Amino acid sequence: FQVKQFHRTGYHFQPPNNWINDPTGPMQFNGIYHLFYQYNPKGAVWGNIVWAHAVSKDMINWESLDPAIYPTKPFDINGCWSGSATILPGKKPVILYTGVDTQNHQVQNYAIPANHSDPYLREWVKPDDNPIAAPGEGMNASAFRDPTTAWKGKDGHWRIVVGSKRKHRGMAVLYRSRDFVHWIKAQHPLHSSAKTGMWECPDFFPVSLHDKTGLDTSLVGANLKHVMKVSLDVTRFEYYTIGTYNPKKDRYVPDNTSEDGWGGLRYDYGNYYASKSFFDDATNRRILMGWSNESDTPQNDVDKGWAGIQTIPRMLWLDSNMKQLVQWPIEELETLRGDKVEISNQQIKKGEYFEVTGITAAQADVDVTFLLPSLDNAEQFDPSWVKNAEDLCGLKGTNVQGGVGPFGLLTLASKYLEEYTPVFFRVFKAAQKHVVLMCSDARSSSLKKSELYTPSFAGFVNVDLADGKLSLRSLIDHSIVESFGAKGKTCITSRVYPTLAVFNDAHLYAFNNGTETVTIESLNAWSMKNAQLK
Ligand code: DQQ
Repeated sequence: FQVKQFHRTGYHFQPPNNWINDPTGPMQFNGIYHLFYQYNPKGAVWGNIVWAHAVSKDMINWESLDPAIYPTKPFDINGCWSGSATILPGKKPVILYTGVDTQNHQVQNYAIPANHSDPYLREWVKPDDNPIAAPGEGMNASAFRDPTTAWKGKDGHWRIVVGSKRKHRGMAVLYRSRDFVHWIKAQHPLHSSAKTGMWECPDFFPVSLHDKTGLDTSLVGANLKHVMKVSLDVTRFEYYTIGTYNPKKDRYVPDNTSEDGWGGLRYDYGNYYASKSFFDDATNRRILMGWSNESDTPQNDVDKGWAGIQTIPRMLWLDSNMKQLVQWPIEELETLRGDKVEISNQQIKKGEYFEVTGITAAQADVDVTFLLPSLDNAEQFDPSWVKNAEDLCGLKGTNVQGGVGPFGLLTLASKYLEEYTPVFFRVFKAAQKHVVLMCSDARSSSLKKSELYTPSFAGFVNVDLADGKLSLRSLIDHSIVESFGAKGKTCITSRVYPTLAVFNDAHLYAFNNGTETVTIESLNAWSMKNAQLK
């Protein structure tokens, strides 16, 4: 008998109990998707880390298996930390992961399936010639981890990068190997950036210039750009750049279109970390998995018996402006859609809000397109705001009336709005063009606020408003709201813990607190069924 918990999710991946963090080594092999993830078999706080394992045919419904990799050897006895999978020619998957050895040094290891004909690849073997890379002289043995998926050069050599830092310079240390067992450190990192600190979970892959098709990690050529993503342990945020990989020099150079540092572009402006992508050659997509940490206190995590969930896998591609990526929940999620409500051509005037009824608002998928009024009466943008969307959202929340906006959704709302997590836009006038701010503001999400981390998460949306439309999709699941603005150009995930807006007492509203009327061109909302998590 298990008490039905308010904040457990219905369709996001989480194991029955205990702590989870980073997705590791996601891959598709012979039609089966594998999700490995950092897991503490002994409790709801970080520690005793193993690679837990789940398999799926659609990345939505999962079957949990026994942990695939756990401490057994001197080279990983103090922890089996993050890493990646690479599928070698001849359909041979290999996992590279960070082991914490007997001296508490971080080293890189490999593991291979014990039995390639087991469709679930349950058992993994760690050969005795591990580790394949150890921190050498002048390297920081506690900042050397998270090997990437390997890519193969035209010279037949495989390459990986491992996250590290030298003083405060974050870097992606490059290694090369001909046989995947003997790895040699290159003289120069593939890329590094001053004052960014430790680079956790680097990810490096090509994206097509022309369409949404995902590319094999080894692909190089004229029709693509590369992406470098890193997770910064100081802020617990990730940022990425788009750039060019020079395979001859083995150097990555970011385009100058966004900052290569703290203020850079993010996959997600909210509660999202240690993500990892992989190329799915069955569907030609690049898929992104990411971990969403709790914003609750460690004591509450222990009381609940669990902490951390995986976000819904997202498809990832290069925007047509070639300056940023776009993400969208994988279409397989739509198989969980149940009851549907539709609204069209509904105006929301200044200060109005209305309830979207007929769905389970605590577990829903909502997709809405707003038609904007003339932007003449939009508020003036102060250029100093450009650095910090989160502060701007804090300054101008839902209750501060604007011109065009704030308008959007009130998710996980209690009947009398004692609690709500608003996801909304605000449009400003600037010198050259308009500036669109998107917020997912957790400050009003829970009455037990004082214990919780409740930031006013926000990001700017680089969209030209020529067609007068702005769209928003939110995946609402009890304690998570994952939102995709302008068809996935800006994404924000919030973890929230309502006390009143739970189960059938949760409501969904659309609102407008701008002086100008906005119109819902269309709103489609679905109750979401539970995913099968066995
Ligand atoms: N989590 C792992 C590390 C990684 C960090 C340990 C990122 O390998 O750097 O659980 O969340």
